[in-house]
Amino acid sequence: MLTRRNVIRVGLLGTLAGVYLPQMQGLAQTPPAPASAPTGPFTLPPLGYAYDALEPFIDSETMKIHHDKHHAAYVNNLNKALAGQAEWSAKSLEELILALDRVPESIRMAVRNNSGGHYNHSLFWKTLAKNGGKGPGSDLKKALEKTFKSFDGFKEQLSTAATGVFGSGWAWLSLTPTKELVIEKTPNQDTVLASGNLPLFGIDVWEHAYYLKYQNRRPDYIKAFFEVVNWEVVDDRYAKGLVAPSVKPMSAAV
Ligand code: MN3
Repeated sequence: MLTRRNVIRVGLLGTLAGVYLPQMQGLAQTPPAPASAPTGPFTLPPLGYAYDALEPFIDSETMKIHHDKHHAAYVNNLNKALAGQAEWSAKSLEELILALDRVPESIRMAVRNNSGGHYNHSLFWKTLAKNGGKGPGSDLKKALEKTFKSFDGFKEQLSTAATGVFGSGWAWLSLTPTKELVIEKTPNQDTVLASGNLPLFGIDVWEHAYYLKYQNRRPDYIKAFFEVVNWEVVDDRYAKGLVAPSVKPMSAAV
């Protein structure tokens, strides 16, 4: 026979179960994120300098979020896309990018976006430096003057290209297979490597690269960007690119 006390107890338990059980079941069904995220084959390279190294041209908070969150997400999502794909997981980043057309269609777009994001950003950090902006060495300077009339002419053309990227993307100084310097744009995280060119350096014009400090003023960010170009690294890439055999996208080779 139900006493009044028992009725209250049952009623209370029922209410508690009604409130807490769905939440507890929800918690139990949520997999722990770190354990389920693949840890390889790719890893986030360290920035290589302090977050505030490029102040006041590129602010510390932007560098931290850009590297630790945005670049990290490309690496994590690339690893996720490659999970269970032994053949493709064994490839280098460059090999993956050059063979995108042969990557299984179910993961091709994820691999394209995230391998590009990882490749473009890994290069981006290396080509920036505190006290940059001193200008290219004599070999690259001569080549830029020959191709674009003057160094200022080159800066103007690259700036115009970067300003004109519609939406998110990049503007690049690249070396073609015939060793000519060209300015080009890529949408999203597409790479110039995929079309057979060697990127010497690029300007990231995704809003995440400048919005905290420059908001909608992309041209101001581009102007500031030229103050932190690591020309030593760009010079070195140019010198090595001149003697390196050209890369060929695998799809173009067959
Ligand atoms: Mn970016």
